Amino acid sequence: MIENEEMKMAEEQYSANSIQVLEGLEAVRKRPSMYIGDIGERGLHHLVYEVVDNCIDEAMAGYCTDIDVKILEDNSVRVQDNGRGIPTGMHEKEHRSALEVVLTVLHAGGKFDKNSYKVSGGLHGVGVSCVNALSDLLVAEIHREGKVFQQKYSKGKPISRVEVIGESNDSGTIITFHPDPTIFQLTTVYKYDTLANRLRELSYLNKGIRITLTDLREKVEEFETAEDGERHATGRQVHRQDVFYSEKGLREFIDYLDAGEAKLIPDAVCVNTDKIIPIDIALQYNTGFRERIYSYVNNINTIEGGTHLQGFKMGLSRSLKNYAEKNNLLAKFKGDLSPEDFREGLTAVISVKVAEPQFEGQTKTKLGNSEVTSAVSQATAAAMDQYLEEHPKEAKTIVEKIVLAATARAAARKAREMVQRKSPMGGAGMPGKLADCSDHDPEKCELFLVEGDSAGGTAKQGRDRRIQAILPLRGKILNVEKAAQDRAFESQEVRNIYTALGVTVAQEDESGEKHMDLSRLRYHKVIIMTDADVDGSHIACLILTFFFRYMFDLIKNGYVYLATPPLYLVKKGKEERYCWTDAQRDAATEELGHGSDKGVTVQRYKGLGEMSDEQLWETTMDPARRVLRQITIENAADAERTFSMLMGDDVPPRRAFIEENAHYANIDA
Ligand code: 0RA
Repeated sequence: MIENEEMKMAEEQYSANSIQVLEGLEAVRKRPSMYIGDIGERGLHHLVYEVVDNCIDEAMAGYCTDIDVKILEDNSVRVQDNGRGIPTGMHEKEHRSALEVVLTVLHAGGKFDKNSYKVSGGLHGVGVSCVNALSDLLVAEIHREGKVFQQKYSKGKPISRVEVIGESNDSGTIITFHPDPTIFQLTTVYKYDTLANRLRELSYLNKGIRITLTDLREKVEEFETAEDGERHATGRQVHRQDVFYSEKGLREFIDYLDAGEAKLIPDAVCVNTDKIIPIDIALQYNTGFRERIYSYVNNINTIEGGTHLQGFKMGLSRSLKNYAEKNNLLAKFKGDLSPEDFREGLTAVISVKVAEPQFEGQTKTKLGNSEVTSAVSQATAAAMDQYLEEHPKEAKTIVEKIVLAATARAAARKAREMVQRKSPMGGAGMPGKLADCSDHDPEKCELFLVEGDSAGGTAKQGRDRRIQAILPLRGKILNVEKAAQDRAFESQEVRNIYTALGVTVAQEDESGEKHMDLSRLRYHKVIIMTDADVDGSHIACLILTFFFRYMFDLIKNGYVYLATPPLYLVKKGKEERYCWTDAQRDAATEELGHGSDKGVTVQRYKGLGEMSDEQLWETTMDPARRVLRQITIENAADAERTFSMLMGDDVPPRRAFIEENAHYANIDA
C-alpha cells in the first residue's frame, strides 16, 4: 500500500496526459493468443481477470474496496468497482478522452508510467484495451466528478462519443463486455466455478477487498441423481452468488486449501515483510504426505515456480536444520536429510510483489529476478527461526515429521531402484500387460494408457501395431495425492508406467526443481484413453495428477494427450455419423433424417468397451481422423489445483466437479 504523501503525489500526476500511448489493437484481433494465452475457455475467462486486475490495482492503490462481477444472461460480463473511475478528460497528445485512450490503446493503463506503482496485473499485463479488442460490444460507464459518463465500443473501436448520461455522487468504473464469438469460436459460455475459483484466490491474495460474483443467467443447468442412479437435468432456475472476502489473507487461504486435513501445528506460520520486495507467505504442516506450494508474483500464479519459490525452500530448510541441530534433535537419526524431507505434508502459499518481474519458462509463469531468491530466503528463515524459538513443542513435532520423511525416503529409494532395475534394455523386462509396437523410433511411437482390460483388448485389436502400444491399467490407479512416496512406487500400475515409458524417477536439482532423464523415453505421445463418462474422467484426472506430480517434464515437453472417444453414433441405414457433442448429434439427426427423425437411431456410447475394434480405430485412434487434446502445463495445473483442493473425503462435490470439467482441456492438437 502506498503512503499518504505518495498517494497525493500520484493523484496530482495522474492527469489524463500521463497515459502513454504504445500500440494499436488490430494486432490483438489478428493474434489474440499472443495476448491472452489462447482463444479457448482459458482465454475467454482471462478477459474477466484482465478487467478485475485493473480494479485490484485501484484497490491496492487505496481507492477501491468493492468489486462486483456479474455474468449476465447473454454471457456478457459486467465488472463494477468503487475506485476513482477511469479519467474522462482530454488526453493532450491524443486529442481524445483519456477513457478512449485507456480502452483503445494497448498498454495504456496509465500504469506504464513508473510513478504509478503497479503491483497487480494480468498474466500478460495487456489491460482493458485488449478485452475491448476481443469484445463485439463493450460499454464503459464511469462515475466521476459528479457525473456518469458512458462510451460504447465494438471490436475495439468507439461506436459512440463519451456521453454524460446522468449524475452521480459516487465514483467508480463499470465495464460491461460481450466476448466476440468470431474470436472465441470454441465457446463464449462462462463457467461460474472457474470465475469463482480465481476470484476466491484473489480475495485471499489481497485481503480486505470484497469481491462479489453473481450469475444472472436463467436456466442454469442443475443436475440431480435419481433413484436409478441416472443424472437428470432439472432445468431449475438458479441465480448463484458468492461473496469473497478475506480478513486474514493467506492464513485463511491455507485453511481453505487444507480443509479436511489434520493439522500438525495449530496455526499457520506467517512471513511478512514490506521492504523493497513485499513478501507475504503462510505455511502449515498437516499429517499427510503431499507437498503443496502455490506461488504468486503480482497475483499471478507462477506454475513453474522460480526464484521466489527457490528462496522459500532454501530459507525453510536452513531454519529447520539449524534448529534441529542446535537443539540436538537429530541425535538418534542416522541417515541424511534431503531438501524434500522438510516439505512433506507442507502446504504453503507464497505471494511476492515485484516491480519489474521477469517471467521465463514455457508459460511465462516462472520468476527469473535473481534478487528475489535471497530476499525471500532471508525473510522465511527469520520468521521460521522466531516461530521455532517461541514454539518448542510444535518445533519438535515438525522435526519429528521431517525425520520420518527422511526414513520413508530411504524406503522409497529402494522401491525406486526396483523400478530402475527393471528398466528397458531392448524391450526385455517390459510389463506383461504391455502390447508394444514394432517400431522403435520414439518420435513415431505412441503409448495408449487404457482403462480396464476389456477396453485394452479392443484397443490392442484396433491399433496400428507398428507405432501404437497399449498399456491397460486396472481400475483406478493409485491415488498419488493420498499416498506417501514409497507407497506410490509399490503400486504395480505406477511401476508399469515407468517401465513402459523407459524413464526413471525425477530427481531434484540444486534449485529445488524436479527433472527426469527423457533420453530413453520410448514414446513421444502418451495418450490417456478412458471412457467418456464420469468414471472415465475421474481416472483420466488421477492419471494426469500422477503425471503432474511425478513426471512434470513429460507434460512440459508436450508428450501427454487425452484421447477423445465419441459420445454418439447416429445411424440411418448404412449411413453413420460419429458425434462428439450434442449439437453434432442434433445436426447429424437432422441431416440423415432429412428433417424427420424417422429411421434414425442414436446410440450413446457409454464406454470404450462398447465399440468394436474397428470403431475405436476410426474414431479415436487413427492418427488421420482422431482428435487428441494435448495437455498443457496450464490445464494440467488447473486440473491438479482444483482436483487437489477437492481431495478431502467429501466425495459428492468432487464428482460434480469432475463431471462439470470432464472436458477442461483445450483442443490444440
Ligand atoms: C487509468 C488511470 C486511472 C485509473 C484507471 C485507469 C482505472 C482503470 C480501471 C479499470 C477498471 N477499473 C478501473 N479503475 C481505474 C487513474 C484515475 C485517476 O487519476 O483519477
